[in-house]
Amino acid sequence: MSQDDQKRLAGRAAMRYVEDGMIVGVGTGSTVAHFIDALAERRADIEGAVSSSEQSSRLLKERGIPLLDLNAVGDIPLYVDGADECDGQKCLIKGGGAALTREKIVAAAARRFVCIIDPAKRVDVLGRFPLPVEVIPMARSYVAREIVRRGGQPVWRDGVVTDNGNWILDVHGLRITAPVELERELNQIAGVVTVGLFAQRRADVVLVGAEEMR
Ligand code: ABF
Repeated sequence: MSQDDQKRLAGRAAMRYVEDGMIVGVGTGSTVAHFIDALAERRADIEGAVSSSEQSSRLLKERGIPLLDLNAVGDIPLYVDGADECDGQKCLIKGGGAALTREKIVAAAARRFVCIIDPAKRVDVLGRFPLPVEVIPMARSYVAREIVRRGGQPVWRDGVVTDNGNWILDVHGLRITAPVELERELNQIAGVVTVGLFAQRRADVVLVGAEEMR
């Protein structure tokens, strides 16, 4: 089975958490694109979707799924999103697609976070995938120095501007054995907008697309 087939299985499996009349939080990425395809088949049954990125908003609109503003809907019952890495405690690295800030906001506002991944995303210890950190542009160099002091090797994702007008540092060389603490610590650095560690608000359910889910 190809990796894309595994992503499709995971995306479709998340539909079992979608209930009639629901407002659904929708993440970003290639696995989520499969979820959006499946959601479109039930668009008449749901109230609408809260999107985590311009990319997903486009897909949702193309498929006729009503887009809702998070400010207008309050807490949402369900958020479905992918990840770049997932450990055994359902802590995640996210942000490979540069949508981490809005993803973190929608995840925080959701009562249930269902994470959809292919098996390659599972790890024992987070950190092989470089940790994305969204920064205010003028703070890029300062934040990078602070991260180096903490043992990371930040690389500027040159040319990428987030949906919020900010920049991304990808931090290499981390072995993240205490994700909650690291997330808290990096969040304290002035100029950091969002850390791509989803540990304080981790996934509630992880669906791994694999053969046996068919
Ligand atoms: C997003 O989708 C991200 O935070 C992550 O970077 C990406 C997962 O990748 P994919 O589903 O495309 O493999 O939610």
